Amino acid sequence: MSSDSSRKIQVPDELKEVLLQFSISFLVEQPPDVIDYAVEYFTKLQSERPSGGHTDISTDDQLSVNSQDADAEPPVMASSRRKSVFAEAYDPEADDDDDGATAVFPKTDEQRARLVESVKNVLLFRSLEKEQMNQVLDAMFERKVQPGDYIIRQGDDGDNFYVIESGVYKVYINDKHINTYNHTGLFGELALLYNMPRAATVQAETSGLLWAMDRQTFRRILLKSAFRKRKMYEELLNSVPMLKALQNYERMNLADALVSKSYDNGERIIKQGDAADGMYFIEEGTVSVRMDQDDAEVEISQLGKGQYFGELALVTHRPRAASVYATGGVVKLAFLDVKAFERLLGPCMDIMKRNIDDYESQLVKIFGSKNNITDTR
Ligand code: 1OR
Ligand code: 1OR
Repeated sequence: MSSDSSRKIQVPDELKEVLLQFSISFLVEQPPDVIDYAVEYFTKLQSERPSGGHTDISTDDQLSVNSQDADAEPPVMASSRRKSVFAEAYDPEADDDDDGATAVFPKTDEQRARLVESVKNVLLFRSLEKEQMNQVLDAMFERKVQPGDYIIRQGDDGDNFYVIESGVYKVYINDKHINTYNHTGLFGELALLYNMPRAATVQAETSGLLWAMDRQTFRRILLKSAFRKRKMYEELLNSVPMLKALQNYERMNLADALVSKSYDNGERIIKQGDAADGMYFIEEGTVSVRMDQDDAEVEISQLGKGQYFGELALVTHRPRAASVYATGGVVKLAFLDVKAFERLLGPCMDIMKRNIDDYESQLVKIFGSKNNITDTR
């Protein structure tokens, strides 16, 4: 054996770190081409590093970030961002991480009541059958946290998934603050869903209480339904121009929140003057938007696949400005309730408001006057 082949190759820490960050970015963004993405990623990294110095990956933000909580608006990987929301390469149907047994953690009535309350708004649980929901509740266990505790560290393997009962949690990517959870929400699902390293670090800011679920249970009960749902809405969410304002991660959360509804030809979906409970995206078919005018209804617009309606009343906090009917056969819609709308569509608000300004000018054209559809904005 030559001395060369027995010499130990040192892998520099910087190389390990750069490749890890690249892999995480790639897995979160899910671009279609790894080489194109790598060129763009490393070119950006190079252009951003301080002149003369070498890569300081601990303070760089290679991922696109958009959060009211972030201290500053970091750069965005523009062209790589929109390609695919969800992991294409990974097929959970073919993945059998199932050892059959689901853990059961006994709980007092009081504990169970608190848990049920905490998971009420967990979107990932929405598509579960009752039996599966009970398994989920059995399998969750309480974890108390203290201020400063690290719950998840970026780059680690995924162990648990967490639902928040209380506490404030800050999320960091490469030491940059990108998100905050305030006493509600869930985190830690990405690594378990997509079988990838933790995309971010999560640290408790205050003391608090979490409900945890281990990886096996998560994958056995939740993986397939959650994955299917995200996949099902991928095409729709990619086809709505307004949603380009969202990050991939935000579009995934939106997919979790949508509920499918279908309407027969002629059926009324929204009634003018009613209070609003949510908005709709059109998956299939067309709808007719009609306004009351002198005891009759006048069609003011037709909308089709990839378009949305019912947002106006949510933005203006007024009654429905028009009625909407299914036309030309069965219409398939994805419904987003008002709570999820307020939580998830903040980044699209400016675009929606601009489109609403268009309604106003159309209104003047069609009826010759403003009908006060938007004046509380
Ligand atoms: P995980 O298993 O990867 C870290 O562990 C968790 O942080 C992650 O699951 C999510 O639950 C949570 N991007 C990625 N992960 C995020 C983000 C996020 N926010 C919270 N987590 N954002 C996009 C940044 C490019 C923030 C969007 C506002
Ligand atoms: P909503 O929550 O008020 C009815 O419920 C929905 O019809 C409304 O949200 C919009 O999403 C949708 N003016 C007002 N609402 C409209 C219009 C519209 N078009 C679609 N909707 N105009 C048509 C512009 C081409 C202007 C009025 C003539």
